[in-house]
Amino acid sequence: MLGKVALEEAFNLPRFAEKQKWWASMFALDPEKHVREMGDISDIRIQYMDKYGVGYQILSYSAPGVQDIFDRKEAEALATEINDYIAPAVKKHPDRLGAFATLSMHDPKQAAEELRRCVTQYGFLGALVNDTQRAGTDGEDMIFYDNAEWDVFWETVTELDVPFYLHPRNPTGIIHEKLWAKRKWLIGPPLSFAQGVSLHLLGMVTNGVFDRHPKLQVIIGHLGEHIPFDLWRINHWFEDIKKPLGLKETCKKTIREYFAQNIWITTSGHFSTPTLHFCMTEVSADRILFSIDYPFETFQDGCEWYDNAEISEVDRRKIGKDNARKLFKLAGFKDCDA
Ligand code: GRE
Repeated sequence: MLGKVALEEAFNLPRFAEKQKWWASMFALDPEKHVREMGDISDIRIQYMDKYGVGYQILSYSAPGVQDIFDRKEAEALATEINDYIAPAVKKHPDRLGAFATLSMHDPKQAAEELRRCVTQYGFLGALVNDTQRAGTDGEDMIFYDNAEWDVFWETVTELDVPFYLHPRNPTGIIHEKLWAKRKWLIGPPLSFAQGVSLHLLGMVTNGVFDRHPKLQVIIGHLGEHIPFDLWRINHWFEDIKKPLGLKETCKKTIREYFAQNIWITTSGHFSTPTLHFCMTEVSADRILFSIDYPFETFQDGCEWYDNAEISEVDRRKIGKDNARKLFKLAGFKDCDA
């Protein structure tokens, strides 16, 4: 299919190439290639897009990125540097590339202001944040955005009318030590990423973020970070047990209603047709968006799978481009009407 839109697609600042190589050595079989692809924001990327029928990509800064920086000032300065770097780069290819704002999440007001700057000055299409923000003098603290202190941030997100992508990051500090250090092969895509994001997103649901901000649109990747598989069970426990016990104070709607009104899932890094069919049944094709997860995954794997997956052409179009076109209010991009 031509003109697909992909929105979990990472880049890195060239000055962090060495750090990226170290990071990539835990995830990539060919760290050199990974670093080359991560650092490129036009040539290699656009060649792949042309070859595999991706019309438009929304770029985001690689994980763990700014969420790994526990010094507030340093985190804020890096986020600004990244946004100032990517803005002119995507502007050179307006019909091919867009960007998510990178945010320091130490302070809700500052995060809101930086998002506002990126959306109003640069035309960024939303924000992508890597799960919790590391904080504290030794990086042991984790800031979640699911409590009332963050209402000022969510108000700005909804006022600007842009989506927020909650992306995983690797476990750190005591969480790493207690849960993952002795199970290191489960860090990342096999398990830890989905655990982190599903905890955070369901924290937003149960702590009432979507009740207080009913227009908020949050995207999660990897076909929903395991949540779709558990929707029946979560719904059963919320409605039949937790709400009578008090959850109804903060969380008025059902989990399925939040999934229909506030939450989107993408196909990033999860190229399984049976799982896609399952998600189409549980959350509907109206709430699913195509994505690759480049350069952690390849255009070839993501696009050849999607183009040939056994789904109707109506659904292929919705998930492949039309849902994203509407959600991000994209004016036009290569092959958008093909
Ligand atoms: C990511 O998206 O950030 C990521 C990693 C490591 C492995 C896979 C992956 O950081 O998608």
